[in-house]
Amino acid sequence: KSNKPKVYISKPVPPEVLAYLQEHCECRMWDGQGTASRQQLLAELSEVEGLLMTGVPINEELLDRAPKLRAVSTISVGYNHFDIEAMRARGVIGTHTPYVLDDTVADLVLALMLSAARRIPELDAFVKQGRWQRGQGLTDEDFFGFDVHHRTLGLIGMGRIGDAIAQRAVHGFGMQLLYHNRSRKPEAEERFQAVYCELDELLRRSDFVVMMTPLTPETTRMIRREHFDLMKPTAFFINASRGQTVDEAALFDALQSGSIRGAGLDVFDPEPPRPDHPFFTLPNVVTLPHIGSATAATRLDMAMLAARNLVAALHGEQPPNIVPELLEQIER
Ligand code: 8YV
Repeated sequence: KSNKPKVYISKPVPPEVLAYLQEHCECRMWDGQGTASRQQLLAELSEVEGLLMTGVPINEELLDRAPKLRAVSTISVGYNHFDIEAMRARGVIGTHTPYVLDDTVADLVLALMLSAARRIPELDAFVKQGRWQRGQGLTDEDFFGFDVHHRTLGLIGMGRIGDAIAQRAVHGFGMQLLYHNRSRKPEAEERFQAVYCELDELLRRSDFVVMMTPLTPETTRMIRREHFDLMKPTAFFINASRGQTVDEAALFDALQSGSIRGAGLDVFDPEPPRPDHPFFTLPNVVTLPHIGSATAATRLDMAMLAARNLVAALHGEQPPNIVPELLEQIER
């Protein structure tokens, strides 16, 4: 009988990650397509001590079906799907995957800014549908977009990913950087000549507003109609955090009415969005299927880091990436 801890893996992981886990744990692998459904997952947890997953709500319902669970490792930096109080009450460790995805997500945010400002999807379709060839859009103005370089970026959330975005925007595109954050970041102010702003001032002054906060009770629906009303009519709103940080109906109205110029969205509420989502009717919205960290190299790094976190937690070692709200649990 193996004395290796029993682990359930609820989504496909690269073979080298599975091989690593199998060296240290007795693994049960979800063998369907995509990730295990909620019901399938709940049916599999009664004996497991560790869970490797993304996005699955870790709440009382699940924890009550997993009496032996000691650690949950999410393959994501966001952990809003962790019910921290429920996990803390049961002494369950929660870990996540910071650092390894910062640059990949920041690249994608710049791609969204450029795509929205220069109308890349709209004009790509224009060429591919033969409209250019048929002589439509003869005047320059038909193709005009907006500059990104030297404009003002308003960053809501100056964490690890925010810092990587700032590097690109300030050092790469010569942008002026305003930021709003729970706490001041003097080091970032030094490195990027960044100016801390209260939210309303940031919204008034920015040409590009980028939402890059974690999803918490404080950031849920943080940006609403009254916030979009403060923005410039030439401004762009970019969201690569979580869809729940924004009032989507208010964003749609702001885009449709022209009170802001455009948007770039990598996240929605819920995901995937309804097929008849009103955003899809607007030419001035770039939409992506939550691909912020979706490169093969980064997703491998994330999965391997999550596996190492889980093995360390199950072997009683101090895993490096325990979510901060549960850290004191371990230090006790
Ligand atoms: C994950 C993300 O791939 O890391 C995060 O928080 O949003 C993405 O990198 C996504 O959460 C998977 O569901």
